[in-house]
Amino acid sequence: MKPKYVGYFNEFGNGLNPWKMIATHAIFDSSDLTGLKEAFEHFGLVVVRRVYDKEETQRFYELQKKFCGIGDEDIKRVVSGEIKPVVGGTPALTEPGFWPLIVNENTKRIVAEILPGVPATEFGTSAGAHYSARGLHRDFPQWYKMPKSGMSLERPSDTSLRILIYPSKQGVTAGTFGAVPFSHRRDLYERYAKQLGIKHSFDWFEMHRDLIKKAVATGDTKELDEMESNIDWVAADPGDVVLLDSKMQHSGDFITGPRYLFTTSFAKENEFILNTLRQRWSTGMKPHEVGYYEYLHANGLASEQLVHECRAYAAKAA
Ligand SMILES: O=C(O)CCC(=O)C(=O)O
Ligand SMILES: [Fe+2]
Repeated sequence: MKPKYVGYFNEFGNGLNPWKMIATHAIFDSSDLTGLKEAFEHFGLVVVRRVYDKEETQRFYELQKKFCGIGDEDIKRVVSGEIKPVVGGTPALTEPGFWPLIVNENTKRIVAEILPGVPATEFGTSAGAHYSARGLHRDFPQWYKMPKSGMSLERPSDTSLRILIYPSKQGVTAGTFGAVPFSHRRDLYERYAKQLGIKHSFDWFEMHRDLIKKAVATGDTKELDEMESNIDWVAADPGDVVLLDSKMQHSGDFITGPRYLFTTSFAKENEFILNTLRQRWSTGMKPHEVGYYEYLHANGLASEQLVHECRAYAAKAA
């Protein structure tokens, strides 16, 4: 029989997202984090609403603009190619004003829930303005191949927690963020892909960049569209945060307006994380580095030993 309504439902979209038949992420309100750990381990992607109140949200937004040196209106110059977006830096180490925002009562509770049994620590912040980490990727891809990292794609309990904050003014959603459901855990991905009739393998998503290149070179976007139709998009309003298992295949959304991004990364303070920090410290200490780790320690987010070592490296560098 000839279909009657072809073209009516799908106006140039990428087709159906096969994952929409099941839950792919969790949403919590900061007032009740019961079950957060289980949800995070299951989905690898959780939005927590109202981690920052209105005053903190405004303070974060103003500080982010100041730190990045670029305002909302500058998005136009970024889009026209006149100036570059801002990305990188180590905001926590150069701007102590961020400290009480990185560690507030809610972020402390989030970290304590997801990485219980102290110590856990924050091992790297970044800031961006009108920047989006486009293209599916895993953070710290080299780590998953290193047995000593304690972060294997095959062991669900291994995890590092990325907190993504999208400072912006009230009423403007800066943070739309995408991830491939269950891409942090081969076991769950394979179970749900089978249930949903998804034929693509867990490893297929590593080809995203190649597919973009192919699409640009040939104009054929079919396979790229097919892959991107698997992405689960979530939105963080001002004051919300996105919690991400770093093992997820993920990507920022298109730039459609001012887009500020602040990231923090937490993990159990094991020998591997300590070594990562030692390597960084041995190449020179920044003025506020010790202060930052002292601040984390005072808030239960770095061990005595870590602070002790940090001080020793600073003394050597001085
Ligand atoms: O641009 C984004 O929202 C994604 C950021 C990201 O990939 C990251 O911080 O690891
Ligand atoms: Fe990333």
